[in-house]
Amino acid sequence: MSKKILISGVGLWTPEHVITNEELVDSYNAYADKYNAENAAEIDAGNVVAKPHSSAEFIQKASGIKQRYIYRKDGALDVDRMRPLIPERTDEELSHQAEIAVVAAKKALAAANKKPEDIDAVIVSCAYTQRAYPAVAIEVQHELGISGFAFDMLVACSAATFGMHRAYEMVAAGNARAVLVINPELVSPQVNYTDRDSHFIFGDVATATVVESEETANAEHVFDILSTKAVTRFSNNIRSNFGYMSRAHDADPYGADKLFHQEGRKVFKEVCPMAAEHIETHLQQHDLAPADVRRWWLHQANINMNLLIAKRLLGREATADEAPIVLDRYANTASAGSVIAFALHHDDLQRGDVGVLCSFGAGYSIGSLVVQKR
Ligand code: CO8
Repeated sequence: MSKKILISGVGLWTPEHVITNEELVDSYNAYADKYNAENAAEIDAGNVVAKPHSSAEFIQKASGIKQRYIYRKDGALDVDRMRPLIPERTDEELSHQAEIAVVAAKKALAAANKKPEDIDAVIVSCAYTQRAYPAVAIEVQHELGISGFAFDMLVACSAATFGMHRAYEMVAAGNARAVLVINPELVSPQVNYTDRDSHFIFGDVATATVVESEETANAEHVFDILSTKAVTRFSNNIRSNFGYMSRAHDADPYGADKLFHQEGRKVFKEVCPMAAEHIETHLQQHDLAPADVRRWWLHQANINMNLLIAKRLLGREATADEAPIVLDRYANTASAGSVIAFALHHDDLQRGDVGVLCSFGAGYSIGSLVVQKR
C-alpha cells in the first residue's frame, strides 16, 4: 500500500460517578441477606440456592479491579432495585449513548487537529447500542455536523479494534479521508448487580479515535498503522441473550441469561493462549519479535490475564511502563479498555517506537493493530 494510514487522535470520556469495590460489595451483601431472608423456607427446602456473600478482597485479587466508573450511580446500589436508574429521553433529546459518544469524539477531533468537515465517516462500535435504529452513529454524525456516512457495529470486547480496522480499510480504499471511530461503552444497564460472579466486572466509559491518511494528518502524536489483524472463534462462554426476540418468546426479558454472564475460568484458559499466539503471528508479519515492542495497550479485563499474556510473549513480566494497566480504576469497559490505555499512555513514545493495541473477549474475538510512532 502506498499511502500510510494512521491514528492521529484519541479521546476519552470518563463518568463522574465512581463505585468502589467496598461500596459494591456492601450493597450486594445487603441484597443477598434480604434475598436469603425472603426465601428462607425455599432455601431450607432445597428449592432455592442461597446467595453467597461477595468480597472486596476477592475482587481485587481475582481481577485487579479496585473501582469502576458508572454513568448514573442512582439505583445500582439500591438493594430494592440493583440496576441503574437512567431516565428515558424523548425522541427529540440527544440519547444517552450519543451524548457520551459526542464528548469522546470532540476530544479525539481536537487531539487530531480535525474539524467536523474533515471527517467523512463515523463508526459507533461497542458492545451494545441502546436501540436498533436510527443508528447511534448517525445521531452522533448529525450532532457533530459531519457529512458523509455513519453506521453502528457490535463486536463485544473487540468492537473498538474491529471498528478501527474498518476505518483503516475505508481510508486505504479512498472511500473516506478521515474516519471517526467511537466506543460509547454504556454497559452498566446490562450488568447483573445481583450476581456475585459478575457484579464487579464492568464500568462505563467512552473512547474515540481518528483514523486518517498521512496526506491529511497534522497532529502532534501520530501513529502509523503498520497492519491490522483479526480472528473470531465461536464460544458460548461469554453471552448476553437480551434482544428484540424477547417479546416473541415470552421469557423474562431481564432474566439472568439475558444479561452479561460468563464461564470466567474457561474464558481465561482459552483466550490467553489464543491472544498470545495471535499477537506473536501479527508481529512476525513485520519481522518483529515481542521484545521489539515498546508498548502494549492490551485489553483490560483481568490483570492476571494481561500479566500472563505479556509473560508468554516476553518470557518475563512486563513492566507497567511497557504494558500499562487501567482496569484497577476503570474495571472492564468492554471494547474500550485497550483504547483507554492508549489514550493515557502514548504521548511519551519516541519516533520509530512500535506499539501493539489488542482486544480479546466475547465471540471469541481478537483484534490487533501494530503501530509505529511517526
Ligand atoms: N466474591 C467472593 N467470592 C467469589 C466472587 C465474589 N465476588 N465471585 C466468585 N467467587 C467465588 C466463586 O464462586 C468460586 O468459589 P468456589 O471455588 O467455591 O466455586 C471462587 O470464588 C473462584 O471463582 P472463579 O474460579 O470464578 O474465580 P476466578 O479466579 O476465575 O476469577 C474472574 C473470576 C475474575 C471472572 C476470572 O475468571 C476472569 O476474569 N476471567 C476472564 C474473563 C474475561 O476476560 N471475560 C471477558 C468478559 S468481557 C467481554 O467479553 C465483553 C462482553 C461485553 C460487555 C458486557 C458488559 C455488561
